[in-house]
Amino acid sequence: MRLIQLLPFLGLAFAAPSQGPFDRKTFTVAGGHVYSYHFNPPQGDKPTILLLHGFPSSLYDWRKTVPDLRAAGYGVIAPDLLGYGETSKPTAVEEYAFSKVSGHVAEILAHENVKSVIGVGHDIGAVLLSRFWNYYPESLTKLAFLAATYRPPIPWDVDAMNNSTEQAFGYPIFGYWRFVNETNAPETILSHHDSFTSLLYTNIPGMWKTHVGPIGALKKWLGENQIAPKADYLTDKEYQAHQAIFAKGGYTGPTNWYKAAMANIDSPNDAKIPDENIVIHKPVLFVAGRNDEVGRPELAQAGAADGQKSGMLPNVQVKIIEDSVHWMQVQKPKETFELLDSFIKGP
Ligand SMILES: *[C@@H]1O[C@H](CO)[C@@H](O)[C@H](O)[C@H]1NC(C)=O
Ligand SMILES: *[C@@H]1O[C@H](CO)[C@@H](O)[C@H](O)[C@H]1NC(C)=O
Ligand SMILES: CC(=O)N[C@H]1CO[C@H](CO)[C@@H](O)[C@@H]1O
Repeated sequence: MRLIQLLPFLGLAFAAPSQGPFDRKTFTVAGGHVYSYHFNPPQGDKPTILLLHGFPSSLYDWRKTVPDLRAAGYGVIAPDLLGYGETSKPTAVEEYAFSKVSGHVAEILAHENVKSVIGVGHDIGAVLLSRFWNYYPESLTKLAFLAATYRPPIPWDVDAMNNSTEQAFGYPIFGYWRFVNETNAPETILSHHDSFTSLLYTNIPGMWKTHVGPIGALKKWLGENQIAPKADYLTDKEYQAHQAIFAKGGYTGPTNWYKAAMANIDSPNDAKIPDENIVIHKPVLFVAGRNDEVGRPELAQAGAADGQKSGMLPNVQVKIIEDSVHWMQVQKPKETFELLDSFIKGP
């Protein structure tokens, strides 16, 4: 008990000096949630880039991207998304509806007087970017999806996704969704925190295939308190900073994103999205890490091919980053920046 009470303070002690090169601002959206986000304006008439992180990530994972984009003269808006980092962490799953969070992003842009952005979404942040397009298409001039693809507003069926990915790749990719959907998942993760983070950030091939994708695998891994070989692209200090952010904020908010998706709480709102807001006629980029066992490069290739064929993504391209796992912005910051930069400058 005493140790648990101390965790937030340990977290602060670790986190405060090393949480990255950000100019943080705060803004309270309608509904009362307080967002913490990085903002720097562009130089001259250069565009502003919106960075939406995934799970279990935070603004901190853009620590190498923000300075590169900024140095190139771009404006950058990068929030700690709802439930993460220094942003509000409501406990109700309903608050994490993608339609609602899209509205929060729109409010932040309006508050900064930014009319339109180039959107970059990573992991489940790519689902948010998808929905942001559906609800606020006038706010986006280009869209880049990292370690994930465009997700049109159709209901989630994780069982079907597991079945089809097992058929295609020999293992189901989304078994971990069932675990994070469990009521006690936040506590289980925190009480096996190194077990969890070492696995989620490892770059040892095969680990996710075995211990994240299959149903029950992640829960078993945590139950045995297994530790994966440390990611060689993270310094000890970076790893500790990441752990401190989540020791302080917990995993209730982060896992609520999945709970909201799996409960399909957005369906009534999504059903009202007009067809013309589902097609993305703006330039779209999919970026996949060659060794990502969740956001697999084949999924990006197939998603782009399908999108072209169906007419949903008439202007899509795919880029693969060699030797990269899921976290290309952390592991391969230079390659990630260069891909984004040429996409931003391109037609
Ligand atoms: C997935 O596969 C299992 C076993 O083959 C089957 O029972 C189940 O109905 C399938 N579920 C979906 C949603 O496709
Ligand atoms: C997610 O959890 C809820 C609440 O416990 C449950 O009703 C639902 O069936 C779960 N969804 C899936 C797809 O497992
Ligand atoms: C491949 C795989 O694990 N598929 C499972 C997806 O979820 C359904 C429902 O629990 C199972 O029946 C499948 O076996």
